[in-house]
Amino acid sequence: MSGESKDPVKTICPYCGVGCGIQVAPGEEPGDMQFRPWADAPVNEGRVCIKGGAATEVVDHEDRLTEPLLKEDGEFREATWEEAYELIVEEMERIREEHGPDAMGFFGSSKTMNEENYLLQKLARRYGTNNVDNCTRMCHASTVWALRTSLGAGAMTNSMADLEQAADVFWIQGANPGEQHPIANSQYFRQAVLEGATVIQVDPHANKTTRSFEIEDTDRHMHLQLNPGTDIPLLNVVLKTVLENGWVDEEFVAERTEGFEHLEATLEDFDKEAAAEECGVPLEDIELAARKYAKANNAAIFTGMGMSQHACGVDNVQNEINLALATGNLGRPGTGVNPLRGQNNVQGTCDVGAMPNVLPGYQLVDDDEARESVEEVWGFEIPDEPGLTNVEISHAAGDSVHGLYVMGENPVMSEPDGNRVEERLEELEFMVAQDIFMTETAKYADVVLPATSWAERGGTVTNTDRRVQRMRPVQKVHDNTKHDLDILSEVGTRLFGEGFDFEDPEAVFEELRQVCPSYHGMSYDVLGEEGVHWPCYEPGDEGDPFLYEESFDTENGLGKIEGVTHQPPKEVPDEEYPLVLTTARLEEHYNTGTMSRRSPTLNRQHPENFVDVHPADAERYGIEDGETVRLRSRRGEIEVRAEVTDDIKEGVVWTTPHFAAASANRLTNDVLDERAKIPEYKAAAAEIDVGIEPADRGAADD
Ligand SMILES: Nc1nc2c(c(=O)[nH]1)N[C@H]1C(S)=C(S)[C@@H](COP(=O)(O)OP(=O)(O)OC[C@H]3O[C@@H](n4cnc5c(=O)[nH]c(N)nc54)[C@H](O)[C@@H]3O)O[C@H]1N2
Ligand SMILES: Nc1nc2c(c(=O)[nH]1)N[C@H]1C(S)=C(S)[C@@H](COP(=O)(O)OP(=O)(O)OC[C@H]3O[C@@H](n4cnc5c(=O)[nH]c(N)nc54)[C@H](O)[C@@H]3O)O[C@H]1N2
Ligand code: SF4
Ligand SMILES: [Mo]
Repeated sequence: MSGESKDPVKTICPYCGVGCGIQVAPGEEPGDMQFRPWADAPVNEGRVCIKGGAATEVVDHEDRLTEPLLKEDGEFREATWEEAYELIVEEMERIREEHGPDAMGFFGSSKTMNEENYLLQKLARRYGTNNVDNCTRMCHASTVWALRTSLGAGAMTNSMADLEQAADVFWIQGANPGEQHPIANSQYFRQAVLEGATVIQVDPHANKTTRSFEIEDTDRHMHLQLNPGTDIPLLNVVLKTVLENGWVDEEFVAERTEGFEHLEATLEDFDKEAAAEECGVPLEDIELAARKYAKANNAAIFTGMGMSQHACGVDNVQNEINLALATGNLGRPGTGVNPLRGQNNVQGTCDVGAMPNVLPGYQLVDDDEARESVEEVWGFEIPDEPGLTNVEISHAAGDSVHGLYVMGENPVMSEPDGNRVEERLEELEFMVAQDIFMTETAKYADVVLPATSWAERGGTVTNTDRRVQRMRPVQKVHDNTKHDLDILSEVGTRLFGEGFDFEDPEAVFEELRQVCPSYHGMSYDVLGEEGVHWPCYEPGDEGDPFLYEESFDTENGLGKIEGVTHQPPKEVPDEEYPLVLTTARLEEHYNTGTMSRRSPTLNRQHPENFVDVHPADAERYGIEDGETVRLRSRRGEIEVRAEVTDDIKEGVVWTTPHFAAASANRLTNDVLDERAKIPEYKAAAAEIDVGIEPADRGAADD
């Protein structure tokens, strides 16, 4: 489907949503590829973080899937593509006949291209179900919900370059750009800080963001080290301080917002002292932070997983929107509420409709007019009820869901309560896994399809500030692997005859832009090397560096303020499980580690999981730094090395989801935010056992 090149090829880093441009030089042997900087790449001007520089290491890894596999009597055997396709079609047809179309679930992949996710969601809808989702559900689903309903679009309100130039205060709550978006941090935000901007970090854990801005060593910056799950009370202290001191932007509130009275009423009897106590942060520190934010010329909020991954995730982000709207920090350069999107293509995967409630361009499936406009292009009827989300699909496996098609996701490790996910997947009648490696999830599949990797194929991806960029193929490594797009095209054509046969990714993009209004003005030629920001309704539209200058994209054009009150995590510490467990990431590893654990440069830094324990807790439990402990919750246990450090708050333990041998998700709680259905990865109750022999620690990671 796509040509190959001998010169270095300009493409996009396959890891995070910053969307850095890199070059890849083909080697003597296929797969012998090398990283080269791309000096004038639009986002990063040649700079990369440790992951971008090491990205080629996984392309030719010995563990790559190279042949289709079929499970027979519980064992995988190599098979031909023909056998694999026949079985997929036969089983998908059988499931629809026996149980109806909603008995299938489809997982799209934010590691794959826009064209591929577009085709996957079209396939699901042609099959007759809206049960299609992607990892955004576990990520920024709550942020997107709050932004979409209160401001208009589920994306960053401002762009990185705009923030660098104009913001005076960065309010970073539950995000760690120093490690998770390193080039955004070093290239954009750090520059602003060098020029005088102030950073206020709200996080229970000190990390490389704290250190990159030397937050602890200056009077200018602040780190509010709150207890996990107390973000609403903390922001309510900030908001009440703003109200008490007359720092509200009255004109902005009057002209551009609605609901301010509701916020006032919510805060009327709010007790700041008690709330600060609940947060575990001195009241005067929160008040000082409020002053710094409210008094800035332009203040920008960054919001990450520490806010979104709670059962109250939507309300967490709504409260950030409340703060920005009340102080008039929206619709101008250097302001806004900004989620730095996670995966390299999570923004695009959502844009193209790989979600149960929306079609391409966020058109609601239950909006008749929108649905009909897409049906006109597709030529078939689209189901009009929103489908199940990915965690709901896993939970329904064996009950209402009997078949699952997983393209490039690893739910056994990434979804909460992994032990339960494994039990549910066992109950499926049929499962396909399409990946570049044999993942912990693929082991449960009946058919495993070997996909080509990011460096072997072309397509487009959309980064965190809505820039759609082209990825270009370098060379194919294994003969019998196939591009995700070709696989979906073949499955779709065999199942439905027409609507899935495209000559190349560009042909798919041409159809995609017809049904996705914010991409309508783009084409491969127009994207060129610079890419184009959406919204791009007509050819020539350049997209906007910041949104909502004149009005919000809501029905009446007003931004929605709505006061919210504290909702403690669904599971709080008690006698049996007295610690708060929270989970987050490391710079050198990536999500479920399928790629980073196989990358020598990345894996060298942290070859195994660990748990951060505060010195006071270590003393109470009698834990020595470096000793192996058992960390357990009501759902499971893992054995990990304890790192005794005051980076973490007392009473809180902090670990990561990156390692198969001791995954955080053996422990996490699978309760969901009611509206956005995001799991509460960031707060559960846990206990530590000491006196564990290191030899017991469990098998090394594969
Ligand atoms: N190196 C690397 N980069 C990545 C990824 C990776 O795995 N590795 N993953 C990518 C993806 S998919 C995503 S979504 C992004 C995520 O990027 P971030 O949003 O930065 O994600 P996390 O590191 O999970 O969590 C951010 C912070 O939330 C804090 N936190 C925990 N609980 C709470 C709480 O209750 N309240 C508050 N205020 N903070 C809390 C954690 O201590 C952590 O510092 O990163 C992307 N980039
Ligand atoms: N405890 C805890 N759990 C979490 C989080 C947390 O903070 N704490 N964060 C959550 C978040 S934000 C996210 S985004 C999810 C991520 O959850 P997942 O998306 O399930 O995790 P990844 O490890 O990114 O999985 C991507 C998969 O795609 C495969 N892949 C890579 N390239 C390709 C390709 O070109 N084609 C195909 N077909 N496959 C490919 C990889 O090998 C890998 O198996 O995890 C969530 N889980
Ligand atoms: S910041 Fe993100 S996109 Fe840029 S090189 Fe690092 S991982 Fe890749
Ligand atoms: Mo994510």
